[in-house]
Amino acid sequence: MMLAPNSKTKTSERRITFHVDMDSFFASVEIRERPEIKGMPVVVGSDPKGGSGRGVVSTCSYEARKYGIHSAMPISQAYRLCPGAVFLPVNMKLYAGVSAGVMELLRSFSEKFQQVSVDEAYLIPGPEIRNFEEAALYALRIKDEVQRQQGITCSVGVGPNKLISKIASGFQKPDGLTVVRPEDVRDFLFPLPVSIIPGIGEKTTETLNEMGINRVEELSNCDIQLLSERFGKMGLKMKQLANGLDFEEVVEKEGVKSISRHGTFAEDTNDPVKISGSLDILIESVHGALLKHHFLFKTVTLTVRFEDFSTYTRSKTLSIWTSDIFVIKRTAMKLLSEFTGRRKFRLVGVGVTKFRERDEKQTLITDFP
Ligand code: TTP
Ligand code: MG
Repeated sequence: MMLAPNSKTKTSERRITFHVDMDSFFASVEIRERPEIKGMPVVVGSDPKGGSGRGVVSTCSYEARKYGIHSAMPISQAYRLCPGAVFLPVNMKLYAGVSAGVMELLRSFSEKFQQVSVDEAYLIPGPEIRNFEEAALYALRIKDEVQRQQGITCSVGVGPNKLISKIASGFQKPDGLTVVRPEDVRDFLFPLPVSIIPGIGEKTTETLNEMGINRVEELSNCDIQLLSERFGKMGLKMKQLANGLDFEEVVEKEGVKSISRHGTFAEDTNDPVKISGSLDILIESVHGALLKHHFLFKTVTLTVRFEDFSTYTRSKTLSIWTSDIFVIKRTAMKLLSEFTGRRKFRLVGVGVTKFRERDEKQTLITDFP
């Protein structure tokens, strides 16, 4: 039996939330591509010209951060701080490819998934993760698979909501894992500076500090009247967040880049009938979403996870745009044939990408070839 596809699960039942953020993302990808610079201070930025350029730092490796270099700093300043660093230009195409691979992998670990930037995402796992102990092990699996498949490290935060998981993922960077149970939220949050709360930027921090509010605990206790006078509606929100409360849902922005469905088997299996039957159900669901959005696709992606959690994705890009369910089925089955055998499957997933809006002419061509 398959679990229900991710879109059909009730939202309020489980709230163990993961936030995953790649470590020094652009720099890590560059280092992966050139192992000889591993361990050196690496600075990625626009127009670096070996440190003499006029651009700014996009990011830098943790070794470079020890010299005080950080994102948005002029390259020239970074050079003054560490002339011996390796300066590299931004290769967005390369990072976008790695990002897409990472996100597809993370999605396969999720029942609900929300990418929030090129290198970070929230995810809520399926019901097999029943408590925070299991969540911690699951987070280690995710970290291992990101490393194995993409050759870079990430940091994971696990908490009872998005706010806590986001702060937790940044807590022990790089290559960190921080799990905050509901009963530990206050102990975790209260000693931290108010600027740790997403949305509290430099200006608000300054104002709060002037009011004598430096730590989250002070904000959590602050008179709501006072906060509302100073910050309007934001005042209440800030107090809520300072108390560790966040009711924002993890919501997939479906249809923007890809539509995919994954399902975990109730019991690991190598039965080809069960596997292809499950894949069929997932494909029906993907196809339904595709029609709803009036999209045509060009690429079909299959994800397979074995019982030891090793995860593989395979994609095939077609020569035509289509919305044909049989094309998805044929392609997915072909991709699946590489994996069927003695090893037991834990999960299977299918997705389509490379979208184009469907117009009438294309509909005729693609639906009745
Ligand atoms: P971040 O996740 O903010 O930073 P990071 O991944 O480099 O480092 P950390 O380990 O602290 O997470 O941003 C992700 C990527 O976005 C980053 O690698 C480069 C890019 N970026 C910019 O181009 N300019 C910026 O000012 C920032 C903050 C990020
Ligand atoms: Mg990052």
